[in-house]
Amino acid sequence: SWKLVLEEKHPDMLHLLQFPYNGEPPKRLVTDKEITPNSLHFVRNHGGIPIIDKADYSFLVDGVVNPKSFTVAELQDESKFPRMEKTITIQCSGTRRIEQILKYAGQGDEVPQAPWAEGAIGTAKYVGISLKKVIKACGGLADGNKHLEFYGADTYFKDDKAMNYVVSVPWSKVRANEVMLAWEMNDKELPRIHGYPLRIVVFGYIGARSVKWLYLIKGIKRPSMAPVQSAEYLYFPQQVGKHNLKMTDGIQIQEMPVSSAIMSPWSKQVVIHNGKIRCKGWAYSGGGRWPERVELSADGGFDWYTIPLENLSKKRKWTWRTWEYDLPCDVEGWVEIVVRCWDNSLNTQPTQIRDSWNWGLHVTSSCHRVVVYSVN
Ligand code: MTE
Ligand code: MO
Repeated sequence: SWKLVLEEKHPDMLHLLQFPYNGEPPKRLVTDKEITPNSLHFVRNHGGIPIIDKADYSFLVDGVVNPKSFTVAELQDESKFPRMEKTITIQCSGTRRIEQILKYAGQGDEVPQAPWAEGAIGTAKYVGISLKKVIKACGGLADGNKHLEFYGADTYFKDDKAMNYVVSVPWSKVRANEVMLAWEMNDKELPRIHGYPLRIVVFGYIGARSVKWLYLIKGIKRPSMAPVQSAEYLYFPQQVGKHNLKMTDGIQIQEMPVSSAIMSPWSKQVVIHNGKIRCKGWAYSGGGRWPERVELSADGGFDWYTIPLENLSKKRKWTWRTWEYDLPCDVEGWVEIVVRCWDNSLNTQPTQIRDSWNWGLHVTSSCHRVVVYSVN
């Protein structure tokens, strides 16, 4: 799989882990483009990268009235399934975890997890079809089923047992045409690292639900009991730690809350400027909400400047907005730059990293802060 990484990914990717391969683009390239090039899209894997031959490939749909297998070619028959094309932001719930690790490491309670920075988020144009049409083509869900389980062909190890990557989403999400089966990413065949030949893309949910290397879809009555769904992506309250961990105290993370990040300047950077610091970054909200206002502060979050809308990339349901702004600053010396986003439901972000802390180190959505040395 290392050979594949070198073939499919940009040479400047930050490799967080070699096996299973996890990587994100370096800060200067995260928001370089509004649509993330495939070679720079972050990669999150729990196990190996299956090498699947499209000629032999099919996946099964079960837990429906008429269980049935499909090849990619069958899905691509536009007389049966209308083609769907969507620009979607995929964000891992571990985005910006490094801030929680740096703040709380050594307290004995945190789980070892990939130390993602601000780049575990990416935006791409996917081509495929709505999963709803496939379920309809199988006669609908079998009696009483209300969730759909997705199985990936990769194996992953949990407590020394090999298992497939399995998660679920509620049928209501599929019925709303917000889940697709995708075979193309940014006008190219889906890269192997991103799930070739077919992956799920769930709009506005954490990346964990967008299963790669799909081989089985199954209608089920309750959310999946597989560990990734029932134990891994849980959001615990502040007082929960290793000593008193109960899975029932965690909320299953599906939609991500509103968040944002500064991609330039970087922390500890000396910034020489003429009264304005050039800032760049992204803002995103899950669940089909979108950034409506993005603000920057040059004094730790006391006074806020609103970034003019023309400095934000296009407003679109299901995608981030990248932004650039010349932040006024007349201070000589250390300056704390803070970003804050409001989405279209007027949700905004917690102010301090302490507000974000949780045992699983997921969902770091507190205001992103960078401290720079300002030379005016
Ligand atoms: N699908 C499979 N089969 N195996 C995985 O390990 N990781 C998930 C999801 N789908 C995963 C998977 C997680 S946690 C995320 S954040 C996204 O894939 C990342 O998608 P990407 O690697 O295409 O960026
Ligand atoms: Mo993830």
